[in-house]
Amino acid sequence: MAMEQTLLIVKPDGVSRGLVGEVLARIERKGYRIEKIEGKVIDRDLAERHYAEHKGKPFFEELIEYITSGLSVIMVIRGENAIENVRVIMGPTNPLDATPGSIRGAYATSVTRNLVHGSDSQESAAREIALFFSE
Ligand code: 3AN
Repeated sequence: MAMEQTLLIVKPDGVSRGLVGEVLARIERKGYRIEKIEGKVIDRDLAERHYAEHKGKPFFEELIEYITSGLSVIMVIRGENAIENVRVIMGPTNPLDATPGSIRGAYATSVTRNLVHGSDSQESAAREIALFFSE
């Protein structure tokens, strides 16, 4: 079996709407465990490094403003096939494509304010965990 770590962020709208517990309950009940957890307001420099692949795209500025707009809860989640499964639990990027059983399908309406982030590959997970938890 593939024991993996992945980075999961409850973004500022998830925190301000009181959905941290809801997100965590779904992850924990599936069988995953929180290895690290930290609440912080992500600053512009960290946000731009995290979303470097989107630099230059039309939605980049909106994305950076949103992710830095308030408190986020940032976690390392560990378990079997955690990277792909956490993304299944979250649902697709656009909530219009997400089924109601997923976090985005149940609670999000906007592709920008889509509540959660989860690493999309082993390379992204390693990069993002180092970025957020290196100090
Ligand atoms: P995910 O968050 O599902 O990994 P990515 O990495 O493709 O999706 O995109 C990162 C973030 O950028 C998304 N969560 C979303 O907020 C924003 N985003 C992606 N594509 C678009 C788009 N076409 N229009 C507006 N925002 C977008």
